[in-house]
Amino acid sequence: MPEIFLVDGFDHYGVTGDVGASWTLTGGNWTPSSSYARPSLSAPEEAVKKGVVLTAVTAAAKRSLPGGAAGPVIAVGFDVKPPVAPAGDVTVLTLRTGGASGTVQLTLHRLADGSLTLCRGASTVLLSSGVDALTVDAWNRIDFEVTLDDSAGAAELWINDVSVDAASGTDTQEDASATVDHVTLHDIWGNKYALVAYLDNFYVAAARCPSLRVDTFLPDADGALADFAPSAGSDLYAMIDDEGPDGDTTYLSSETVGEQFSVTYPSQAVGDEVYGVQLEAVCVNPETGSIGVKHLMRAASSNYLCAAEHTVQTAYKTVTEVYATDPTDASPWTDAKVNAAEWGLEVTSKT
Ligand SMILES: [Ca+2]
Ligand SMILES: [Ca+2]
Ligand SMILES: [Ca+2]
Repeated sequence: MPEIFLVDGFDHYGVTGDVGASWTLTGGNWTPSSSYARPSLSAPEEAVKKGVVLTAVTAAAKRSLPGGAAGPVIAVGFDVKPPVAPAGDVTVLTLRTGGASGTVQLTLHRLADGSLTLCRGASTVLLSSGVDALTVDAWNRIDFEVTLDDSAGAAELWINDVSVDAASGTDTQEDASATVDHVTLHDIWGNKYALVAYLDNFYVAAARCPSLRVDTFLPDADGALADFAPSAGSDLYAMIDDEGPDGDTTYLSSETVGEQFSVTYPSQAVGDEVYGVQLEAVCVNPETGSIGVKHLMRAASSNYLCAAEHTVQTAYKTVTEVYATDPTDASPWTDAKVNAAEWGLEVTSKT
């Protein structure tokens, strides 16, 4: 099972600002909407369903991988619905190492002839799909997988799960480090030319994940841990089940180290292979001083605290943890394990 480094189904965003809590947006807007969602690839239908559209020239969305540097094998995939072929070279996606200003390791372009090219660095072409690779005004699936290496590198590109180009025994590594830690989604598919395109089911992983679908679930009941205070009423989960975070309207709060909460999520239907679980919480620290939180998962009355502590920012930001495997035994996830777990946060530091 490939290790998942980041997913985004874009389902849990209400407005552009919510996208901006998870991604750093520059130069334009990302609009989330059910109108932009890819119809379900397979049952079960996810509970909440949205995609995003970029609506401005030179817009970009940037995000670091939550777990830090990954490699030497890196794979990316997503669904996209482009309205027409671009009128020129459009940079679609950039993978960097060293953060937002780091070395460009790989770049995906869409050219005026409708071909996709995957490049080492910004422009050394490794792979090319051939012309008119995508079906215009329809959903297309794009995946690529690269083994970063200065001489023995490999790369492959798939469109709608069909391999369209591959290379091996070549230099696929631009930086001295065979890693990627940051992704930029650019003015996708031709907003440079005042067009729009829809995007859904995005992932970064340690290998290609065919037909990966991002299902989004919102809390549906309280769990066993209930130290955090609801802003109204007595149900904790009801403060954080918004389809699009509602900021200071309904929330959970705590500033006491050691306090925890856990909530449950709707059970997903059994039958799908589960690549991983990504837990996201939108947090703010309105006080002076610093507060740190860690994600937790609870199974069979035991709590499993993640190693990484996240500093809560003074504006609403998403803190993200990816559980590539079940923390109880480091084994792959199953539907039953995911359905049985509780998920939450613990306040782990205050200064
Ligand atoms: Ca979606
Ligand atoms: Ca190299
Ligand atoms: Ca809320």
